[in-house]
Amino acid sequence: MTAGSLWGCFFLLSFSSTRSLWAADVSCRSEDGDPVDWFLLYKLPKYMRKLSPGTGLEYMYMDSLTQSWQLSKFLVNMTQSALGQTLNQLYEAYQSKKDSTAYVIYNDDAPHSKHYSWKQGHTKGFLLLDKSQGFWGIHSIPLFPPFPEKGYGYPPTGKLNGQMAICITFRYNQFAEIDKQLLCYNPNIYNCSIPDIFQPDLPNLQKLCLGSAVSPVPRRHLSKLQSAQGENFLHFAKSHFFVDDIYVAWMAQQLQTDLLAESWQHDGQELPSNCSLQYHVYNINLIKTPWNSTFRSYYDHSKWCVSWRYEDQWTCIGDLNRAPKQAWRSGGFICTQNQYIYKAFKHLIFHYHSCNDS
Ligand SMILES: *[C@@H]1O[C@H](CO)[C@@H](O)[C@H](O)[C@H]1NC(C)=O
Ligand SMILES: *[C@@H]1O[C@H](CO)[C@@H](O)[C@H](O)[C@H]1NC(C)=O
Ligand SMILES: *[C@@H]1O[C@H](CO)[C@@H](O)[C@H](O)[C@H]1NC(C)=O
Ligand SMILES: *[C@H]1O[C@@H](CO)[C@H](O)[C@@H](O)[C@@H]1NC(C)=O
Repeated sequence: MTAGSLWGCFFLLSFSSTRSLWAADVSCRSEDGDPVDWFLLYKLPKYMRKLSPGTGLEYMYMDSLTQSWQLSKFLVNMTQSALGQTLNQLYEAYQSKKDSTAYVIYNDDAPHSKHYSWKQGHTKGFLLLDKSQGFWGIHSIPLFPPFPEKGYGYPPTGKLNGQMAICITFRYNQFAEIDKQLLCYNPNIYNCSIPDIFQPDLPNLQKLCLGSAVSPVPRRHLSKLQSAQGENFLHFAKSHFFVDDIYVAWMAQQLQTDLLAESWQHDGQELPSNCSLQYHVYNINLIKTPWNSTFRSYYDHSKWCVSWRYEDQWTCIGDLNRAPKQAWRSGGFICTQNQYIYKAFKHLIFHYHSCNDS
């Protein structure tokens, strides 16, 4: 090989490394175990109309390569599932005790914990990163994921209702922004490791991880984030000092779009569809899968919304329900205008409540 062609090879390699994801990198993983820029997982409720009861572990899946919902051939409790493949990297990092990776797992409803504070976020998620890149997972599943000592698993309590998870792969430089957003959340971190080399970029996460005092928390903060492959996201984080319904009081008005919202509304006094402000929020009450089975939102613990107008293309996935008590809780939503994601969610909506049919 001549020096010229060697240089050519090197050039190609370094050029393509900015374009694609490498198998060895920390990233969200597809069901084939391949790195993906993002994936979405919608765990279906155990009971649906037109289908005999399932195991409560079946799920729909889509990612940056498949672009529409597929019924997964795996169950959500299996290590081959996208969540299993992705979290496996976290469990491996934990076992190898490397100082080159940082991770955090948080959940208001943590495994083996009686500790509960309304001042902590109503928020569930996980992060794993090294100094090159990593992923952030946001989901609705109580008691999940298991402690790293336990390895991957899915809690039986997460079977009955629908659940949602999104994973996004980010380059390292995005995590300083994520660190600020998580400061607003004040998440209940139940296991973590933030080695000192991450301290300058993740000061808040390191403090939250150690359980030490954090700097003053902003009432709310909006961040622009970009995935490893250039997908743009807008992230809403509210603290418990911002006391209002995040959907109506902030997201709809900020995005300047009417929203159709799916969330868990079980405390008897649910917030109705709301047309008081310029942009409205309507509650979804019935979902229909691409395979024509339906389920009531009552059995769906996931939290997401899409813009009512097709042209606006917004989809948001997050932590908070449209319920009166959630106004006092911290948490957030990640939003995108990806056309495939929008289409996939919008088509699931079978019925919603307008403001005058309460
Ligand atoms: C997943 O759940 C199914 C149905 O309950 C069970 O048969 C299977 O053993 C579980 N698999 C794992 C890996 O836990
Ligand atoms: C709609 O939501 C806003 C913001 O939370 C609230 O101020 C208003 O009272 C709500 N309207 C109704 C009719 O509930
Ligand atoms: C779902 O229902 C529609 C309208 O009734 C029909 O055209 C379509 O083929 C059905 N899809 C499946 C997967 O059964
Ligand atoms: C999880 O975190 C690691 C690293 O910070 C600790 O060493 C573990 O003791 C901890 N596990 C539990 C069950 O708290």
